[in-house]
Amino acid sequence: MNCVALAGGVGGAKFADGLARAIGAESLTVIVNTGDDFELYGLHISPDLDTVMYTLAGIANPDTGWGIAGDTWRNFEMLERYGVAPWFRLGDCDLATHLLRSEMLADGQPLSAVTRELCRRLGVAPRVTPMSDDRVRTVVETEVGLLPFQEYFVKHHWQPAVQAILFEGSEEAEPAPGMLRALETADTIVICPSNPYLSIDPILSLRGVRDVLLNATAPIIAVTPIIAGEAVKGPAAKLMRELGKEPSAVEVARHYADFVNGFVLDERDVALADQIKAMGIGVFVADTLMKSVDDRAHLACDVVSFADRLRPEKLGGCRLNRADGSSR
Ligand code: FO1
Repeated sequence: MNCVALAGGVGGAKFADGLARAIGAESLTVIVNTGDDFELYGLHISPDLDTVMYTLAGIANPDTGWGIAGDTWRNFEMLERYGVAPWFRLGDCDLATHLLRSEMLADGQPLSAVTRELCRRLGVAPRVTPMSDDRVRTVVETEVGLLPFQEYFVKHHWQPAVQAILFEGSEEAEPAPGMLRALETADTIVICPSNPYLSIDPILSLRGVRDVLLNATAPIIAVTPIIAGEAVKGPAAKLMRELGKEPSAVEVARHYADFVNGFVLDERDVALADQIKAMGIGVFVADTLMKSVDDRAHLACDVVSFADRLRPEKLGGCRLNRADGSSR
């Protein structure tokens, strides 16, 4: 089994963790959005890569979804003593990641190699790759002007109304080494329950990605990030309204309709299934709210089985590694 997942943000990281538990970490490749990346204090920060890496390493802060569980904030307190009022908080343990990543990048290593090395040192077994080694930056056009992603998302708490979303650099950027090949040779491709417009679209904007998905032999499944018209976390529903779209799972399915074969709909939205089927997309209804690590693995196992049902020839299903390590 060779599963490739597209992910960004907290929801994507949790589902990627579920996939690793459901099919085995060695069967999983996670392609991660880097449009949220930015420079702070001279450090290169890759929030979505870190959220995926920490979640797969089992050290992510369970309350925020980002940063490291139990982290301390002494560096932050000292910055405040210097009169710096950082709106973007870096924990002391989290800082080690930014220091090492920035040093490796400064030594000329590409982001994909840096990510592989950091994951290796944290014992993260799935292959995690940035969507590109080149600079791509999500910039949000809002009622208060153009905002770099983290200023929109963190400094302004995603409150300014959005008119458009730009991915600066994506025309020139190359997909990360091996990424297109991974998608071409995948047995299953999953679009994780991430924000379609802020986390998945940057990946889809890269040269060749849409073409590979349109011609993929693997079944492509998208998991809804919207339940009963609301995002599980973050601005997706608010963004949809501001972009003139209905904040519903149907709209998300429509957003991916060119290339997805299956859509995982939350059971609270079961009434929407026929509208999605009418687009020629298979529908699987499940409880998609991942409240525990077991929920992640169960959902991922159901999604992989759903993909197998959509595949012309049958392949192996999944074994469910429960959070306590037992399997059945
Ligand atoms: N999000 C916040 O809302 N406030 C923060 O201070 C913050 C710090 C932070 C540090 C490292 C990191 O990897 C992520 C961090 N995030 C913070 C989350 C980040 O903005 C989002 O995870 C993504 O960029 C959107 O998915």
